[in-house]
Amino acid sequence: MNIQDILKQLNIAADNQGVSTGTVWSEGKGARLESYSPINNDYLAATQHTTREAYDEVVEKARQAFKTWRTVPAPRRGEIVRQIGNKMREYKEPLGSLVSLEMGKSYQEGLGEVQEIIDICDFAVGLSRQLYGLTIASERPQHSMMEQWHPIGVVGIISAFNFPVAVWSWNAMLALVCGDVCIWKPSSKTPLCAIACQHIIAEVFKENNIEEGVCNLVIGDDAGPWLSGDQRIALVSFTGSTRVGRIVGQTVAQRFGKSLLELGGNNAIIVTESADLSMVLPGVVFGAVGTAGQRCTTTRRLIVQESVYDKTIEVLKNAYGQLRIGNPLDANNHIGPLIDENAVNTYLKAIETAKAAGGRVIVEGGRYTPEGYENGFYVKPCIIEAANDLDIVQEETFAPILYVMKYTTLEEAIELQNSVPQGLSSAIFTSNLREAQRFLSAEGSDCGIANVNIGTSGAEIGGAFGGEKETGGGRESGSDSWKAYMRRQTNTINYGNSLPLAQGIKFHI
Ligand code: UN1
Repeated sequence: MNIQDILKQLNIAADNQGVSTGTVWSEGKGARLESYSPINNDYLAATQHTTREAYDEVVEKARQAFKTWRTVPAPRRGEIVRQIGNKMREYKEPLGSLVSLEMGKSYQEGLGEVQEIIDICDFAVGLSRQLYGLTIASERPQHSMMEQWHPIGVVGIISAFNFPVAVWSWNAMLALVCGDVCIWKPSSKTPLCAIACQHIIAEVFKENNIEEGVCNLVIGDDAGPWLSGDQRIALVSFTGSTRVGRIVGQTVAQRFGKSLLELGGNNAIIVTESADLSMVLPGVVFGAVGTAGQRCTTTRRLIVQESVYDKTIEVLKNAYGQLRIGNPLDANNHIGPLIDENAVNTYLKAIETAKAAGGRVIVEGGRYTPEGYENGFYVKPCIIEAANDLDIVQEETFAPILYVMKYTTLEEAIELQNSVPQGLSSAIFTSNLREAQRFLSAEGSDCGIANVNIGTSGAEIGGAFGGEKETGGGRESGSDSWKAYMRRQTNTINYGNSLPLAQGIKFHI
């Protein structure tokens, strides 16, 4: 797959000319930002950092556009999103290829990301006719009460490298039908994917004569703090590390803005005595090594009942022995590269730290150099038996390291599963209804996502996505996550001829 061909199919010239009509992309003024493929560290193309001046212009355009966009009937906004979904269907292959090339995930997973965009577009189209509010019984005679949901304003979307297009779309497509306008700050490691999406949606906006400023793109790491600190940005949706999320959350809260945080996970799978090992195996292996361990939902801990521990480890060891590491565009490979050299070093350091703290290596990790890909960032997925309370096990390392541990009772397993600072995803493999229900109950998993006989990753867009504790508490994508992109207004209407006060208060004049 040749980058020039892909960019051509996506109508992007290598020098990245700007896009207008419906969309604003701040290009042409800042320092050069080069994009490289983690597959072999090949140069792909260059773009530019957004300057502060250009950023301010984008925000002003967005604010202007909001004044019109919020008045467009929601189903009509949904119609635009429907067309975006169709356009994404047309561009699925080249966009999926670009995701693979720039981020390093497999082509299948690249296509899967574009499929998530298509799915959330479909979801948002339906939603555009269902932005329902409640009616409420008033305590006063001849009064009625209701809730309305109004657009919130300019939404800043700061997305991470690991899902360079899907997570943006979860936010943007809901925000659009809700009547908001968006400013997207993609990861500086995957700017080309963002530019490609911007071009695709620009076609739709152009075909519908939508004024400039509804969807906007700013590039470069400075733009993140600008969005967080900017009073004009009503909602900042941030996906990334807990460390940065803590800063974003505090900065936005300081100015009484709203934030939606999707931060780190430290996801565990509990394997019980009655688990079906033929299902555990693909669930755990895909969860732990898929996307080279670079999903928020990656399985990082495996908590196994002592009676099936040896058997589970044996089966896993065997499966790990058959994993093929290499170019993710080759469908025979299971594991592609990490995103960059820093990620490799963090991975190597985590293994050393775990070993030094008493972890016992079950499947050896380390750097891996597939022939012909000497400049890529490949590592071997590894398994380490380690105690849950080790500092390194308590941390999220964005790499394919799986920590395994034993348990005796289910209470103990749940306690281990919950005893980490993060609370994104969790799973149990069991054929026992009581165990499954216990895990899903209020005394079970404390995570935003809890699955039975399914791994921790690969959530569908229809559910609300996000987690508790240091994962940040935000919910994106399906269910009623749309409410985060709107402001709620409570209306009380008096249709009588007198003015009774609430709570029966007497006030005579
Ligand atoms: C993320 O890693 O930020 O559930 C999102 C999953 C994907 C999304 C992951 N649908 O693994």
